[in-house]
Amino acid sequence: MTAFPSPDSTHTDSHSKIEERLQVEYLLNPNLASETEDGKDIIFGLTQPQKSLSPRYFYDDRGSQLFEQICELPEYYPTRTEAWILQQYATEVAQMTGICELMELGSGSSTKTRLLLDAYQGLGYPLRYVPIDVSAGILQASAKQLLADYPALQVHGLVSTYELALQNLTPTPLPSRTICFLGSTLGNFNQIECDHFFSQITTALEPGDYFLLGIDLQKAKDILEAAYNDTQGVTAEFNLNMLRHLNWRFQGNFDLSLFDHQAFYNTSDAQIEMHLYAKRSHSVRLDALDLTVHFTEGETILTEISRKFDLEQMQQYLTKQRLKPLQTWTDPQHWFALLLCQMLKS
Ligand code: AVI
Repeated sequence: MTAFPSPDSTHTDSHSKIEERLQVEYLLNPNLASETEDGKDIIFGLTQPQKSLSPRYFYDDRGSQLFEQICELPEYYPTRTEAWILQQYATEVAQMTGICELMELGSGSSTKTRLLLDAYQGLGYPLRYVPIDVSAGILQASAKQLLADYPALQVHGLVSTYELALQNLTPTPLPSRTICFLGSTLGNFNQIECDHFFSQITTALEPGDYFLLGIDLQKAKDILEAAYNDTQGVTAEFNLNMLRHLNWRFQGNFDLSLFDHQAFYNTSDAQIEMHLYAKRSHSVRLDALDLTVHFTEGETILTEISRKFDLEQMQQYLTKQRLKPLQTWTDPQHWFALLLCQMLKS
C-alpha cells in the first residue's frame, strides 16, 4: 500500500463558486505507487504456479472507459439492476439513515450516487458527499458535474485507496456517516481481502453509522457467463487491456495477439473467474521489473474473481462484523441486493 502523504502531496482546491463547495485531498502519491509496491505484487503473481495479476491493473484511463462501456452492455445486468433497486428504494434508505454524510468507496462516475442524492435532497436534508477514488481525473470531473447539478451540495473528495481513506477519516460535521460500497466490487475480493476490508470498515465507522452495500447474487450459470463474455467483445478488450497497461507502465513486451480472454463460472467457489489464456508457448519481458516470464501453451493468468453471494450468508457475515442488517432490498428476479447495515457498539 502507498505511503502516507508528504506535505506537498496533500493539497486543497477552492477557486470559483462551485470550487467553494469542493475540496479535494490527495492521499495518494502516484509516483510512490508505481515501481515499488505495484511491482512486487506483479512479480509475485507472475511467478506462482497459477499466474495472477491484481484486478486493479485493469483501471488505467482506457480500462476505466471500457468498464463504463461494460456497465451499459445488454448482458451486464449488475449495473442496471442495482440502479433499478436504488430508483425504487433510495428514499427508504434516506429515511432510515436520516441526515448523514455519504461517503462512497470507488466512486468512479458517481452515476448511481445521484439517486441517493436526489432522495436526501427530496427530504430536505443537507447534502455532503465524500467520493473516494484512485483516479483524480474521474473524481474531479464527476464532483464538478454533481456540484453544478446540486446547488446545496458540499463535496470533500479523497484521491486515495480505500485503505488510506479509511485510515484517515476525520469526524463528519453531520450527525452520522453512511459508507456506500456499490456495484458488487466486494465480489472482486477473496475471503482474506474481504475480512481485511471489513476490519477497516468497522474500525472507521462509529457506532450508529451506516454501511450501504450492493452485492451480486448467485444465479443461473448461463446468465453469469454471458455477462462476462459479451457478444461485442468489450469485456475481452477490458481483460486484454491489462497487458497493454503493464507494457507501458513497466516497459513490457506482452503481445496481446498471443492471449485470449476467458471467463467462466466456477460453481463450487460461486465465482466468475477471468483469465488471459496463452495461445502458444512464449516468453515476456518486463524491463522495469527485471522480470522474464515464460508461458506454456494453454497456461493462463487469473486477472479477476467476481464472487456471487448468497443473501442469507452475507447477512450472517455482516452481523458477525457488528454490522447489523437493517433492511435488504432486491429486484423482482433476485439477481442483485442492496443492504443497509448499522454499526453496533463493541
Ligand atoms: C468492478 N467489478 C464489480 C466488476 C465485476 O463484475 O466483477 C468488474 C468486471 N469485470 C468484468 N466485467 C466487469
